[in-house]
Amino acid sequence: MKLYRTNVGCFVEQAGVYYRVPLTSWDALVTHDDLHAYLLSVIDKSEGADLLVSKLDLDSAQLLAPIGNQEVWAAGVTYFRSRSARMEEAKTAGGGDFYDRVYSAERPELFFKATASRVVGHLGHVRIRSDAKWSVPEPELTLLINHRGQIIGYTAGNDMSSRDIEGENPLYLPQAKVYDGSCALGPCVLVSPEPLPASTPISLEILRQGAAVFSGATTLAGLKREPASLVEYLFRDNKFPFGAFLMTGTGVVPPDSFTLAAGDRVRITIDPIGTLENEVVQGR
Ligand code: DO4
Ligand code: MG
Repeated sequence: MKLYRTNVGCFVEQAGVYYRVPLTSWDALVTHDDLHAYLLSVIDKSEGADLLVSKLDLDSAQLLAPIGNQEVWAAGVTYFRSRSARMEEAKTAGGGDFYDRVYSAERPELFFKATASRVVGHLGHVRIRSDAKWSVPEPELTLLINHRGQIIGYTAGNDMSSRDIEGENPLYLPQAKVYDGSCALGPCVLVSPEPLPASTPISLEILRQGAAVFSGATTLAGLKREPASLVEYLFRDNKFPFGAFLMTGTGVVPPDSFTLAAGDRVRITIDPIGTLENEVVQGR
């Protein structure tokens, strides 16, 4: 089931059929005792009833980022490709070794990424920092976790990153990662109690003036850590009364010669979720 948040309320879609969700507060949905069962009951009750809507209703609404009072956190260096990229960008600063060590350490790298005000939804504008010279999108499967620490859904995420700032000194990571428009989530949340299969593909395409300047893909099989283990570390000694999002790390990194430019379009596709597309801007 796909759950969409829009300017006229929430919608759920199953097998191409769309229903209006009576509970309109996003936080109330995320903190529901059993969101999956609740949405199934919405679908059940609306057979031939007034909650059934046409796809046109959703198309004419404005999609919003699927977030309320949830914090967004992120895991780093969870794919071998990210380990290599981080070691390369940090080598002159002497920071390369840290990334190698965290890749195989028991404790994962987890960092704070964003609050809702810094997050954009599908077709919103992601930003390059005004003081960054080397920026990339990071396509990441993103977990939606309720306040009890249960994974209740999945969305596509873009962990926008300033590689020059991150590479200059690992202690600059928060500045490389956390700023307005640094995170995109969407287009919907796939609500499922089942883990996604290892074969789940995650792909990234970057378009410049309509032409592809980069495309790459990975699968969840390359993710070194179990999502449940990342969640366990995040919730250790940490309460999230409204639940949280956890980005699981990138396995797709454009070549070191590549940097994003204003006007680029970033497309992140995770098959059972859909495509998250955003235009890149720099400055205000
Ligand atoms: O260690 C820096 C962050 C890495 C990251 O964001 C990723 O691997 O996705
Ligand atoms: Mg990342």
